[in-house]
Amino acid sequence: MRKMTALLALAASIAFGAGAEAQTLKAVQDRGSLICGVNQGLEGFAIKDDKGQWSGFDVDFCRALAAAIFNDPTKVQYAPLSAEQRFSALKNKEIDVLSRNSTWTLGREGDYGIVFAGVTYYDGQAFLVPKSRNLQSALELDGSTVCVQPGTTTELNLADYFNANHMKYQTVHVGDAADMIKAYEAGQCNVMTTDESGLFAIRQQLAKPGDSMILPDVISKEPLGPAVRQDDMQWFNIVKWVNFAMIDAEELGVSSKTIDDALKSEKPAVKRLVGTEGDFGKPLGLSSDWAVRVIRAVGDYGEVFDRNVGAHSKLAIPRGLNELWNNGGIQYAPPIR
Ligand SMILES: N[C@@H](CCC(=O)N[C@@H](CS)C(=O)NCC(=O)O)C(=O)O
Repeated sequence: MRKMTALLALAASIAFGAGAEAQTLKAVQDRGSLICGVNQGLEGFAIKDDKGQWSGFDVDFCRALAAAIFNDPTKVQYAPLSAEQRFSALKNKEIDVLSRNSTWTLGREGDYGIVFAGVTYYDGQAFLVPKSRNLQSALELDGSTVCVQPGTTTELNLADYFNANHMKYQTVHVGDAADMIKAYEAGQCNVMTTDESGLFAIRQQLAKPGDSMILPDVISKEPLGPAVRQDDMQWFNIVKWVNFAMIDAEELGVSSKTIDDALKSEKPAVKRLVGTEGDFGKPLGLSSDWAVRVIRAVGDYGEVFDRNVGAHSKLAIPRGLNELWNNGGIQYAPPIR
């Protein structure tokens, strides 16, 4: 009989995807905070101010998760990680989630037993050069000395691109964005390469931003998104659907400013998003107003993009590919229903 009960419990836990393997949500709740792996310092994406406050696009995703779980976006412990440390830190359970300009690749999922939960930012690799070099295209970079960070897709794409185009280059390895700036400004390299978003961030931190330019060539696909371990489907779904809910919210016109009206809306898709119809929090182990908490505390996808890296930020990056699918971009989230 006891065996039978145990079997039933096991079957139930498999059916709801919340069994012995689903420990992350509980661990986070018991701890009272989320441990979020972020960049060591990249303006607009993850940066700490003098008072020790973190902000940025990737930081806001950590805050959104904390809002969904605790109804409090401040319940996050930030773990700044270098490119080389980040995936091992996730694998070794030093963090609950990685939210750090990381490119989704098959190799990374295989090597570290991790899984990417979506794409928060569609990016691509580009080059930044001094205007004084008078270059028009990346195809004129033969013989350059390139600043690049190890442990990145950047380093691999750089080799592919120069080899394919029969160009020679030397590399200068840097430890983080601040190092990259130092090396470039000291003349140790005459090109910087990373994701285009990173170049926008780095350029405006240069002593003379106007003296450098980003070449028009984009040489790779860099779909950036949050990652979790492969051992916890419930946790994977929470991270995945918090991202989707923010994108769906923008599409439905539900923002931090309109959330109270949305709670009174009669539109079926809005009702499902805000939990006035259905119980879509249940499979996530959250209450039905989980998305309301995210939108109220952090905003919809467009608000987050805008204030951190878009039109209302110092970086002023155009939405481009990150526009919604029905507005000329490729951001597209499955429906909540
Ligand atoms: N998206 C690429 C590049 C990500 C990356 O780490 N870029 C560097 C460019 S400077 C960075 O953000 N460094 C800051 C740091 O390590 O704190 C990847 O996933 O490999």
